This record gives sequence, C-alpha cells and structure tokens, in this order.
Amino acid sequence: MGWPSSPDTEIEQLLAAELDRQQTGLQLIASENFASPAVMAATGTVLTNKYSEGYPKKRYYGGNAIVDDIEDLARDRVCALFGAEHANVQPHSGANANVAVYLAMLQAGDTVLGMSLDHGGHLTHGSPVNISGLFYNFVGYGLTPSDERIDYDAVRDLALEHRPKMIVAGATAYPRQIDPQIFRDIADEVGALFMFDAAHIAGLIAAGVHPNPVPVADIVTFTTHKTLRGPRGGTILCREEYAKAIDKAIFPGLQGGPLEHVIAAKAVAFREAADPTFADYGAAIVANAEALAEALAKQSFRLVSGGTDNHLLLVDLRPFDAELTGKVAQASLDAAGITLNKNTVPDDPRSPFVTSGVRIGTPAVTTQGMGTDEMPEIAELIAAVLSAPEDEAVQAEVAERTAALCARFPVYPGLIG
Ligand code: DSN
Repeated sequence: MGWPSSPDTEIEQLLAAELDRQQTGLQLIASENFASPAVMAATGTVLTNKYSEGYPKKRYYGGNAIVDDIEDLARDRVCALFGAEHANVQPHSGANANVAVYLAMLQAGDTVLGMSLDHGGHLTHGSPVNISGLFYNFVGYGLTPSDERIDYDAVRDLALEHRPKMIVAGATAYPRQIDPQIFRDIADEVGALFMFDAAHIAGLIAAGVHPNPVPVADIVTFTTHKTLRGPRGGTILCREEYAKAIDKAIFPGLQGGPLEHVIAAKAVAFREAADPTFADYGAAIVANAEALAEALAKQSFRLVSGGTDNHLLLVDLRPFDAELTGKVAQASLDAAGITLNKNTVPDDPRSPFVTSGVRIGTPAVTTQGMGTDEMPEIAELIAAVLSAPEDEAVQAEVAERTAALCARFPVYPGLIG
C-alpha cells in the first residue's frame, strides 16, 4: 500500500500560516532562532525512517553503516568546535541532556548546587516540580541584590556548607557573562563535579564571544537550537573519563532510538558554527542586545543588572507601569506581532504565570540581518504597545509597522511553508 495521494491541506495551511507569522512578526524569544535552510533540509530526510539504538559501530539493529558515519561526523564536528574530548549528540532536548548527566554522575538524594529558577536558572537545575528537584537535593544560589549578578561568594559559601557532589552553572534568564573558572575553583575546593549548562550561550561560545567552559568543566550540556542556530535538540560534551557513563545514561538509561535526521542537522549546524562568519554573527547578537537595552532604558524600562552582555535582556516592567504584568505585556505584544515571553524578575512578588517582567532576545532578529540601527525602532514599537496594553487600535497599527520592518529583512525568501 502506498501513501494517500491527496495533499494534507490542513497541515499545509497551518505550516504556511506559521511561516507567515515567523516572517511578518518580530521573533524576540531569547531561546529561539531561525535555522538555516540546510539545517531544516537535513531534518526532512530519509533518516527519519531509521532505528539506530546504540552508538556508532555498536548498534542493536542492522543497516546503520551510513547512520554511523553521520553520527560520527556530528560528534567529530562538535568536539572540534568546542575542543571537547567526547560528545553525545543524541539528547532529544536540553532537559534530557541535563537529566542524563544527573543519571550518569549522581545517586538519588545527592546534593547539587544550581541557580534558582526565580533568579534565572532552569527547571532542570533543581526546580521542585522537575525530576531534578524530585530526585536530587538541589540547593539554589542566586544573584547579589545590589548588582543583580551571580553572587559567587554565596556560591562558595553554599558549597562549603553543603559539600555538593556537583555544581551546575548556566541560566535561562541571566543577561550577564558567566565565569566558568570561578565555578571550577569552587568545585575543586569542595571536591565537586562541575557541569556547565550552556544551552542559551552555546552559539556565543562557538563564536568566541563568551568564555568556553569546556576546558574547565567536567561536563557541558547545551541545546542546539538557540544561539547555536541548529535543529531542536541537545548535546553533551564531557571528559573522556565520563564518556561511557554519559553514553549509557542517554541510551539505554533515558532515551530509545536516536533521531538521526536531527543528528544530521546538528552536524550541519556544527559546520555552520565553525565558519568564520559565525564569529561575526555572535558579536552582532550581543551588539544588538546592548543597543536594544540602551533604547529600552531610554523608554523608561528597567533592565535587570542594568543591561546585558549576552543575547538577552530581562526587563522589569514596574518602573514603566507598576500595574503592567508580564502576562498582559506578552499578550498585547503578541497581538502586535511582537513575540517574546513573560518572565519573573529577581525576587518577583508575582507568580511565574503572571510575572513583573519580560525576557527579550536578539538571536533571531540578528540572523535575519537586523543591526543596531533597527534596535531603537524595536524599542519604540514595544513601548508604543505597552503604553496602551489594552488598545487594539494601537496593536493593529504597531503590527503594520512591525510587518513593514520585517519585510525589509526576509528570512526564508521563496519558502512557502
Ligand atoms: N525553554 C527554554 C528557554 O526559553 O529558555 C529553556 O528550556
């Protein structure tokens, strides 16, 4: 039996609508990006048909000689990109990558230091509703109130007090550079393992814009679809001594068959990130974030920590409008074609479903070619909407201006869905 001959018009229409949404609106979610046509093409290949549990040369099913070459290429490329000894490119997501590390390196109940979610960490860094917080004894560290930067002294004090088996660095809503060496020194002082979750900044590291944690961390995890601009998925890099345990934790510990079409796309993305132009891209992401921060500050928004030195800004809305919540801001900006996410600010009195802030990222707009000249206009559009968050006429007018701006920077010319 063959496949149905009629096209799936329902899905076709939805894909076309999503392509239109992505191209006519501003994509400012800090963890998103536009993958290259080559990356997207690799995900749509016959590799989706193949089962390949195991690892190159050690598979459970036949027919994997070519898949082995693809996975080896992905592993070699990512090791070369970051200077790593071993890579596992099979994690389906960053969350899976992190949980696999815990499974490999910890026993249930072990103590781990991680950045608190409400200070910019991640669910998998010990949130009580996540497997990390349910199975392990995570102790949270956070920011110094005065400058809203990681309180490294407190990290050291907590490490000395709790003697963790592992210290996790990395964040999802932290606009500043993270110093891997300070974490390494603290981990060494207490005999802990050091894991760096580089999900948000992997692209900035590959571009040479942020320090590479690989030489000092025992294990580095990241997603491939954020600043790194690859397909959705995760990767783990580690020292050779942990390779066996990490591989075993991903399969058979946590996952089944790897997504080899995604692994091929990861290989494509790793090659793209090794291209000399990627360094310019990484620098442009940060320059745009700085310019956007400056422009938003001029519109009376408060930037957590006073600004940024990575790809994201955390905006405290309260000085702009004490009544305006992140939830309302996200919805009204969405209606104007500006996509970002509500986010708690440090010590936010509002819940994570409401929040007093929004998170804004520049990786996607930078990919489409916007530069520092466009950032004041983006800040102006955001301010116009948030000055009258319930005003549908303002939203409609800004949606038109947003579409006009985006039309000058087409992302996928010729693509129809
Ligand atoms: N969802 C990602 C982010 O937006 O930061 C983290 O997993």
